[in-house]
Amino acid sequence: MADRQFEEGTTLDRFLMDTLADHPGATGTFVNLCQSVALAGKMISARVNRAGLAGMLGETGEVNIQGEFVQKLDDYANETFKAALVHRGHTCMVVSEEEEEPVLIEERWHSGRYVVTVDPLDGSSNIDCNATIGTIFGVFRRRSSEGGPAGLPDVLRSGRDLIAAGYIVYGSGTLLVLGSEAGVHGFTLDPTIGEFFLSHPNIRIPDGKIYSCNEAYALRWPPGIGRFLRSAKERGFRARYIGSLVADFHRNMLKGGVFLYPADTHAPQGKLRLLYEGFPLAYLAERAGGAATDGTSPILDRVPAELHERTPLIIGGRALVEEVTASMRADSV
Ligand code: P6P
Repeated sequence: MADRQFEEGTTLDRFLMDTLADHPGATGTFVNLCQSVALAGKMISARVNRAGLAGMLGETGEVNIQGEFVQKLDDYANETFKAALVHRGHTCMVVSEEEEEPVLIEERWHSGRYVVTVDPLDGSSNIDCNATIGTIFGVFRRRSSEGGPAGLPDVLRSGRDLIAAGYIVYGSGTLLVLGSEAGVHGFTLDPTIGEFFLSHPNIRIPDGKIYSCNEAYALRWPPGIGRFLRSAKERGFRARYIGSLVADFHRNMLKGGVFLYPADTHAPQGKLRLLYEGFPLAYLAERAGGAATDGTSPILDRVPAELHERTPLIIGGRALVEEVTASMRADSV
C-alpha cells in the first residue's frame, strides 16, 4: 500500500476520520477505540509529568501477577486504561499486565467487537528517576460471537491476528505511535491544548548501527549473542540501553538498530511478555519494514498458551534481527 501523504497539522481525530473514509464499510468503532486510547494516554501523561508533585512516586506495597512491586503510577495507568475502554461499546475484553485474569465488559455495557491487550506502564523501574516510560497496546477483533461473553480463545491466538497496535511514550514529550493497515504513524501531544498532532508520518525503520541490551547479563546468554555483539563492536556500533522497552524500541523505530532481550540461564523463557509487549511491538516493527523474533522464529507466528507468557525478544531493523537470529541458530547446530 503506497504511503498516504498527510498535511502538516493533522490531528489524530482528522487522521482517523480520513483513514475511516478509506473503508466504506467501517462503522467508526475502531476510530472510537483509538480515541479512547488517546484519552487514556493524555490522562496518564498528565499524571506522569507531575508524579513527583502528586505524591505518586513509590510503590503501593502490592505485588502484581508478575511478582513485581506495583508502582502507584502502574496502578493509575491500569485503572485509567480500563475505564477508558470498558464503557464505550467498542471493546469486549481487556488483558492487562496488571490483571491476573482478563477484564470482561460488564453485562450493563454493550460489549463491542475488539479485544485490547495492554502493558499500562512499561518501564516502571524507571519512574522514580524520571526516565522515559510508556504504554504498549495491541488490538484483536474478537473471534467469539458479539452476542456472548468474550473468553481466552479471543486472545490466546497468533500474533498475526492483530489488526492494530501502538505505544505511547511519556518522555521529553508524549508521543502516540499507532500502527494499522494504514501504516505506522506518530502523533505528538500538545499539552497546552490537549491534542495529538501528526508529527511522524509513515514511520519506517532505517538502517542503524545501534545495539540495545543489558550487557550485565552477557555471561548468561547463549554464545550466538556474544558473537553478534563482538562483530557489532568491530563494525563500530553504538550501545544504547534505557531499560525501558518502549523507549528503547521507539529509538530503534526512528534511528534503526536492534534491541535484544534473549532468554538466558536465569530466565529460560525470556523476561518480556508475549501478548502485550512482544506482539504489539513485533506488529509495529514488521509494519515499519523491520522484524522481530524470539531467537528462533518470528514473534507474530507464536500462539501464547497463557495470558502472561514470557518470550525472548530480538526486534528492530530487519537485517540486524536476521543477523542475530542466524547467529543464535548457529548455537543449536
Ligand atoms: P532489565 C522494565 O522493567 C522491563 O520490563 C522493560 O521495559 C525493559 O526492557 C526490561 O524490563 C529491562 O530489564 O533486566 O534490563 O532491568
